[in-house]
Amino acid sequence: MAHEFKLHGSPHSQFTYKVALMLHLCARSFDFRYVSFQKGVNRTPEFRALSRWGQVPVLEHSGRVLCQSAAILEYLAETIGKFGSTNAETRWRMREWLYWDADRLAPPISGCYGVSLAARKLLPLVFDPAIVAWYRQRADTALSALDANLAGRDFLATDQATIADICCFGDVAFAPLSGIDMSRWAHLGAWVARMQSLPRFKEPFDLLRMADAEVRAV
Ligand SMILES: N[C@@H](CCC(=O)N[C@@H](CS)C(=O)NCC(=O)O)C(=O)O
Repeated sequence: MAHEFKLHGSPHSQFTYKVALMLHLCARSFDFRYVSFQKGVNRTPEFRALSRWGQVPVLEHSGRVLCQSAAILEYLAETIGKFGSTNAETRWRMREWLYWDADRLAPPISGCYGVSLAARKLLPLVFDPAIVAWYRQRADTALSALDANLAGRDFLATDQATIADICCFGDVAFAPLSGIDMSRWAHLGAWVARMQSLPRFKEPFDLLRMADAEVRAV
């Protein structure tokens, strides 16, 4: 039976994980369609018809096709009524984090993870060491900023978890998978533990398993 939500993406994509985590935390089941970059599925006309930028994730729901993980998180918070806020001040704070994440946190971690995938021969790319150092330095700077902002507070935008936390967490979860030593940031570590204790929480590859990535209903 088809589920209400259909998520197109990859288990290796931190952006796909953000949307999958939100749906799972909200106890919404979804069909998962694996978009294999190795097989060039992201370049097929069928996929390009769904994703104008040829990127994952894409979420289909109620006849709508949505892309950009942060925009999808906002859509889900509004549609499902969880991890958002009815308070305008809190929504502005959440949005600050969504934009900061897209600008400063997600890109260098995505770069670092790409380097680790290439090292494991899962991506046919060779990185210049100067580029690798640049990704690492930018990731360290962003993670340090996140750590500093989490001093004395439990969550990013308000006193409970919101899509701001889910968005940033999706990237932070891929930092140790990229070989980044997370023990340097105590406040960040405590926040990671709080996120991991949310009811129904799952780590990236427990939520979206490669083994059954081809067609899967969660
Ligand atoms: N800003 C986008 C980034 C999505 C993104 O970069 N996805 C990667 C996979 S992790 C992708 O589809 N890359 C293929 C491409 O950019 O051509 C979002 O938040 O959804």
